[in-house]
Amino acid sequence: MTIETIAITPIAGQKPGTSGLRKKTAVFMQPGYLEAYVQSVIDGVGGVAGRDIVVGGDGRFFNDTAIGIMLRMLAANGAAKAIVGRGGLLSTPAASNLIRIRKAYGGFVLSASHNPGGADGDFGIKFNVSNGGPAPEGVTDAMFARTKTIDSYKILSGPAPDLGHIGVTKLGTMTLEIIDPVTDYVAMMRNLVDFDRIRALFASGFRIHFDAMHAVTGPYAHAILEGELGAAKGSVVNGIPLPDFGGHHPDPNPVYAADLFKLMFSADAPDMGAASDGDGDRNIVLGKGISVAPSDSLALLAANIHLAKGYTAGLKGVARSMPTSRAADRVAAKASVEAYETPTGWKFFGNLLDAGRVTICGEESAGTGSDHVREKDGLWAVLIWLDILAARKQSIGEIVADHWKTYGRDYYTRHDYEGLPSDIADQMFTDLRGALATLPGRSFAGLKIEKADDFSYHDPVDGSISAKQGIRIFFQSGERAVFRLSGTGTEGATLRVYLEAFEPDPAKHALDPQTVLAPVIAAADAIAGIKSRTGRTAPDVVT
Ligand code: VG1
Ligand code: CO
Repeated sequence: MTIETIAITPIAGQKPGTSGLRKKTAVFMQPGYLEAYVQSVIDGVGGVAGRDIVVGGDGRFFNDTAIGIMLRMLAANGAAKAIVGRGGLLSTPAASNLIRIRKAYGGFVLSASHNPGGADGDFGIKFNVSNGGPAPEGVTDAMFARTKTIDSYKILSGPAPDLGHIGVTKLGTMTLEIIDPVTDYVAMMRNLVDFDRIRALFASGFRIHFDAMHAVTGPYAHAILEGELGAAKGSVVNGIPLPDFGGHHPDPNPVYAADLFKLMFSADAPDMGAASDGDGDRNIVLGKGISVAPSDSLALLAANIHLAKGYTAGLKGVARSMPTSRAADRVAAKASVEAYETPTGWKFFGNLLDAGRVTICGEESAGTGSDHVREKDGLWAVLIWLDILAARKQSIGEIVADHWKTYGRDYYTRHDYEGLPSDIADQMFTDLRGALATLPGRSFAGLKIEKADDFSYHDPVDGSISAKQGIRIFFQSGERAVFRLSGTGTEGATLRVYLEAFEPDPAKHALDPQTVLAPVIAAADAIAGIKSRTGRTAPDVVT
């Protein structure tokens, strides 16, 4: 085996987005493309010579081939060791944990998360740094800059290494350690939640239905829920990771996880329903006849986290992404701890977690996590819910109703318009930004605007500033509308409109969010001209 240096031309416009670089699989499969990007990442993070790197992905089409190439590149770039999940599998939170416990320099996570997989689907690569979290903006900027100048990459000649067997071998001078992807994750969970108490809950007849969506969480959920905790066999469905996710979209929302939602609203609903996404970092939790809005789930976990085994010290603080509802802020206020508002994407939580300012973080997009890793963690959230349910001995519906009674309810919905022509979407934001100063005092669909801005985040730990993170409209009567463009899509532009209103009166807590929010939805449309500009009459996805 020899180290080869292969000439390439720079690749244009490969800017990592909300969560690494996502493109159509066919784009990544173009000769030299994956190599050019991976070499740009290696160079952008300061090289890997003498360093240990974790590698794994969600098992989607091209995962194994890409890992084979990347391992030969890591070896050629002088990495000391690569730690790889067997079969190339690692969930995003498991990879984050491994980087931390092995004190690795960082890790590559191959996933396009909730985007569909397959030859016609999407592929993605993100690099996580030594704290286990997504590379911060300064680092992704360096990677991006390198993509524009890169003219060669290094690769070890010879075949791709075997990923199928646990053990330690050599690839050139690099040590290649293939590990079981699940073992360390289970050990970590055992410290965070009370396995005995949850086992007793299942033994008492509690039923769960967990949909792994043929994505990476299947092996983790089988091992923990059915194996360690004794949930009935068959509690985990679609548990085998498949390259095309069984032809589905591994996004646990009411559209793509329709079977789960249908079951939980039927007469045979078990006590709890849950699902995760492609790479295992998202979660959705449902009770009998109720789906817990992710923003509410964050607030509920914050209010109850002290009941879970690993968190008896209580809450240090809470962080939420800006478009996430303000329900978590109410919990923080009552607990007299700090609440932080960050831009969308997990990378912004890393500094707050590292500095010990927050215990848990979350996003409206079905992501919650804590200081145990530096990523959101889907199965963790399900297990914390179980631990809380076991401690409180109430149903999910009762706990949610009780929470709203104490804190009030933040009615919330997100409307997504997918595959819009980029020029139309860009013009909408140019116009919105241009109009910001003129909006306060004006009324739209009967709602008067109090304040409007383009969210800019000042990181309280490192002082960095991230501007233009989304348009926020605050109405005088307390409602809020937020507009931003997705940074994870691969086709055209996706407009996300986030809408919320606060209702303190428990007598009004059982209403339908779309009905309650109708005036805010109408005002948002009037402000941005969504229908008139896009010709769309309704959003593609409502969550
Ligand atoms: C979306 C979500 C965001 C999440 C990101 C990555 O980003 O809105 O909250 O952090 O996906 O999620 P965007 O830019 O499309 O709105 V995933 O599960 O990678 O990992
Ligand atoms: Co994900």
